[in-house]
Amino acid sequence: MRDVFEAGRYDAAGRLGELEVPRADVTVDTPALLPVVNPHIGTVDPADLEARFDAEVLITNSYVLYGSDDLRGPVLERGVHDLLGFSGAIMTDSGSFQLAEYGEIDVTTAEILAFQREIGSDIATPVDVPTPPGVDRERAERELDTTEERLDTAAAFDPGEMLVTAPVQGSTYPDLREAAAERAGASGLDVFPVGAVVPLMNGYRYADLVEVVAAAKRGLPESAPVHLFGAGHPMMFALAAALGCDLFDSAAYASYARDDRYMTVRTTEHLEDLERFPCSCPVCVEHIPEGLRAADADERERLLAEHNLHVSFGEIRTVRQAIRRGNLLELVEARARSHPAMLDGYRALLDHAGQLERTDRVSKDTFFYLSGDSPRRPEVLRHHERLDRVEPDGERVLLTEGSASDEFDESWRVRPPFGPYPRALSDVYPLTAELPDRLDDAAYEAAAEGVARLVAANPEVAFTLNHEDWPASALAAVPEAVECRNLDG
Ligand code: PQ0
Ligand code: ZN
Repeated sequence: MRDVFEAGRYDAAGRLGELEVPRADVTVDTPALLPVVNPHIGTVDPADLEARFDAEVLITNSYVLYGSDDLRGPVLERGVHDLLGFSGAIMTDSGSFQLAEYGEIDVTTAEILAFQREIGSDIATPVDVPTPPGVDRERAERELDTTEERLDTAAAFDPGEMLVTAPVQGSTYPDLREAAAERAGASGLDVFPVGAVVPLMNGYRYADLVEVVAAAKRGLPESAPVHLFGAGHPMMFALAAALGCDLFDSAAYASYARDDRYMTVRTTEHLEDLERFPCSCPVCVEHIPEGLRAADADERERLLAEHNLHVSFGEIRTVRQAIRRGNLLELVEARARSHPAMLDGYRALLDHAGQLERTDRVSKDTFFYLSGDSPRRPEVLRHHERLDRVEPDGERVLLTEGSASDEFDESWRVRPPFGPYPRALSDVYPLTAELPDRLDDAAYEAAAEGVARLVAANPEVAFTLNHEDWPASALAAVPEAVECRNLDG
């Protein structure tokens, strides 16, 4: 792995980063969106992607160019940047997707890597085998062996300045994904796409997607730049970024446009159902739905694709700003409310709170409690883990949602969902959290869990808990040895 990626500020496992692409002499800010450009179908001109959408990098398919009677000669002669009219970084795929769709392709990894180098690709891809979700384990292992032989070929190839990717496969077996990621990380290759996830996204299987990406991340070095193949709908960018994906490619902006589908960050609308455009991008300011419906098919497709791109790039900027401020998980939570399958994805993400906590930064924007899922966030987990290690001063200690009391050696505050903390930490992140007045039981239950952790770590201390009418489910989680008093009772 060349030293081309630098991660800056973190939020959960998401990070702002810079990917240096030496062959293009470009530094790509991440998280980044790579629009998929089909060299045969110029839905949006790559020159426009650069000039009007600020795209720093795009992805196209070298196998399409390789197999094209019309384009193979010109791209070999002029190079892929000149052919497409794009001076930013160009990543090329290898034909693996065609392999997955049609069962075979007639090119080897050595041949397609040489072709990618020849045409001036900046980031090249070997012919990995995209094993679909849910296949039997034997097939997943066998195909992973093939992918790994191809990574060996790629590692032995002389790419010059071109970066080379090491796709991570392994179907829906987390242990295979993790082991594949470890080997990819040790391959000496540069960028790490998580492969074969398109079927998961097409099927709205966001919880399975989270398991696959989380497993790949566990196997990769923290410093590795991670690409998500075929990310698609902007609704899921925040979720993928929170898992630590740095690069997203999207063909969806164009494929949706082909079917008259209009993206919003929350939904997909059909052009025929739109009375007015709920968006302020240049397309939506200058047109009305009726006008687009009346336009000729190519024009309509181009304008819809441009709108879809505006929404997609806009969401990437939103994700970056959220990481900068430290409220990415609030954004993920908001996006999770767009679709029940996204909620499953968010809940699966929170199953990995421990993994997210390892890179999360210590202080961020105010923690917003937004739902019964918020108590499972890594910030709460971290506070609970601290409670395993702290010792109160004194033998009789009050934990209270109300005022301090001289009857005790020490009075600590208690606040859902975190639980107990010394008063001196009241102004310290994340205990400055903003909570709604109407809390879920889960918030009190998490606070009780915090009490239990503190009590377990300090068995010799006598604790009293003054609470404001906690629900029975929370009180049941408070250890027997704690004397509980209801301040509202
Ligand atoms: N591998 C490669 N390209 C891809 C995929 C993959 O797994 C993919 C999916 N899903 C989309 N493009 N090389
Ligand atoms: Zn728009």
